[in-house]
Amino acid sequence: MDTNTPRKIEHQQTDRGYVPVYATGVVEQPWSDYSRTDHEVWDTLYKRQRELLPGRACREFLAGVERFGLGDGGIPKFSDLNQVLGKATGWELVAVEGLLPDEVFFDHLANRRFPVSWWIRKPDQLDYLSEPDLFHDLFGHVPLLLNPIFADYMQAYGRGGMKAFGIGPEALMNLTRLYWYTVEFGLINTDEGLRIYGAGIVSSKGESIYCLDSPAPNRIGFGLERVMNTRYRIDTYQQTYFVIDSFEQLFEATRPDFTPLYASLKQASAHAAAEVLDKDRVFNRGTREGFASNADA
Ligand code: HBI
Ligand code: FE
Repeated sequence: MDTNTPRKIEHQQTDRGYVPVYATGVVEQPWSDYSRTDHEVWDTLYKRQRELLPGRACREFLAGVERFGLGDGGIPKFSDLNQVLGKATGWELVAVEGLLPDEVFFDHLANRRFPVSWWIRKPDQLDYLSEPDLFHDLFGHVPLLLNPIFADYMQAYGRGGMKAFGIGPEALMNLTRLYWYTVEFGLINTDEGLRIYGAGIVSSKGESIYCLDSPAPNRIGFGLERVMNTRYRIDTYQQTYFVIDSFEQLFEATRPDFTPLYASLKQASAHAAAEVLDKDRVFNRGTREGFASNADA
C-alpha cells in the first residue's frame, strides 16, 4: 500500500454517523461540527498552559506554539497548521478518531504524518482524561514538530517502531518506554535549568508544575538502554523523569539499529519506575513522598 495517500476503506459508525475512515485510521477534521463549548474548552486549556509554561517549557516548544498561532482563538484548523508545518519540516497533521494500533501509528510517523485526535475533552474533564484528545495531541505534540531535529527524531522513531513491531512484543515494549520517557514525559537540561519538552507534561497543568517543582520524583540523565529497561505508570505523575542534554543527543542516541539492544534487554529484568541506579547521572534523587505503595506497572 502506498502509505503516502491514505485510502478510503470503509464507513464507520461513530457518534457523528457514518464517516469515511481511511486504511490508516484517518478522517477529516470536522471543524464546522465543533460546538461553542468545544472552542471554549480549547481556549481555557490554552490560556492556562500559556500562562504557566514560560520558564518551564523549553524555548523550542514555546516558539512552536507562537509560530502556529495556537492561541488565536478557538480550535485551530489542521489545514491552516499544515500550511506552516509542511513548509517547515515536511510533516502533516492527520485527524484520527483516537488511539491507533501500534503499527498504524508507527507507519504514520515513518511517513511524517502525526495523528491528532479530532475531538476535545468536555469541560468537566479539564484535568484528566483516559486517552489523548485534541488538546493533548495538538498542543502537546505538534509545536515541536517545527524543530527540524525533533521532527527527524519522530520520523526515526516511527521507522524504529515498524522494525520493532516486526521483531516482537518485547522489542515493542522497549520502544514504547523510549517514547514514554522522551516524547511524552521528557525533560531537557538548559543553561537556565531543567525545562519540559514532553507532550504529556506540557498539556497537563498539574504535571507541568510537579515535574520541576516537586521533591518526590527522580530526575535522571537520559540513557537509551536505561530508559528502554525502565517500567512506567500510566495512572499517576511520573516517578522518574529522564533528562536529555539536547535534541541532537536524543536523535544521535537513537540512530543505531536497536536489534542487538533488544536482544540484550530480553535477558535483563526491567527496573521499577522509581529506582535509582548507581551508574545514574542524578539531577534529583526523589523523596518518593506521595508515591503509591504498590509496585509500579
Ligand atoms: N495512536 N493516535 C495515536 N496516538 C498515539 O500517541 C499513539 C497511538 N497508538 C500507539 C501509541 N501512541 C503508543 O504505543 C506509543 O507509545 C507508540
Ligand atoms: Fe501523546
